[in-house]
Amino acid sequence: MVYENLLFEIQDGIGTLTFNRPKALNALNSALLDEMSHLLHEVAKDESIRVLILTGAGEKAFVAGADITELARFNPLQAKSFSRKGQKIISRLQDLAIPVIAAVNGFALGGGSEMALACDFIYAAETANFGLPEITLGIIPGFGGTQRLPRLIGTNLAKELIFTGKMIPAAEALRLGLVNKVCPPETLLTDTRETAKSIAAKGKVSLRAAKQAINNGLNTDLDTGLNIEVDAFTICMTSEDAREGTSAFIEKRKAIFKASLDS
Ligand code: CO8
Repeated sequence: MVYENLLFEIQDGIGTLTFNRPKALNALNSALLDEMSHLLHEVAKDESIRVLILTGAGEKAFVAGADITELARFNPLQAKSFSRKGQKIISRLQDLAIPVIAAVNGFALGGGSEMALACDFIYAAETANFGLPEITLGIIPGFGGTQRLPRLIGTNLAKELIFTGKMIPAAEALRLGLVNKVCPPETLLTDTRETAKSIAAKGKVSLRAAKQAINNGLNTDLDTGLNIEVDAFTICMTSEDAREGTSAFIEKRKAIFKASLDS
């Protein structure tokens, strides 16, 4: 597939997906979502990719939301199908076996915030702004924002942001626990890649187990979550990486993890 709305590159095991409609502040239209769906399938199959980074082209926006010009033409059934499509793709992003980091370089609004919320964590430029402004358009978040935002920052703070539709700067997003780190715009990508590199050096099997244990456990009660952790831990112990990691410690050397997700 030829991507017209996305850029993608792989360097040192780190994939970087760039939303690339800078003239429309990288707004999500149907064509972009179709390309993203295809690309995420490819990423999931590619054993060489150990971490995925999402960012936006240009200096102004990560993603300024769903494309409002397209949205305005939808009838309710088309809107339903667009919302489902976006939710499915964003859930696929969340469920990727590898860690995914959002490097938010500017506006992350509506569907853009919702995209970032489905990543494992967010780094933001000092100039970034977050928000779910759908209420100002007479609609509500439709790509998972009403569900993921309260789970991340708490119900009442999420309600305030969704009910007012206000934008918050990166520093405020950091205070609320929405983002992990705020960086100067010039170093956002290098800082994100630095963290991605550190993660990419870890074992794939244990990374997947940790991600799945956290994600699956959050949707259940503590006892069920603890059982999920025991199962994930046991799977790690069957891997070559666990043998390598523990041997390396005992032999006082650096572990070199190789196990693929199929092992
Ligand atoms: N869709 C389409 N075009 C956009 C969007 C967008 N979301 N955001 C910006 N653009 C376009 C502008 O129209 C403008 O185009 P042009 O140059 O042709 O006039 C260009 O990008 C630059 O934007 P501005 O001139 O407005 O730039 P400013 O710096 O003045 O303002 C803002 C930047 C504050 C980001 C402003 O553009 C803005 O408010 N954008 C809209 C943000 C928004 O409301 N996002 C939420 C959209 S709804 C949504 O995401 C719902 C998701 C779930 C959908 C489920 C549906 C069924």
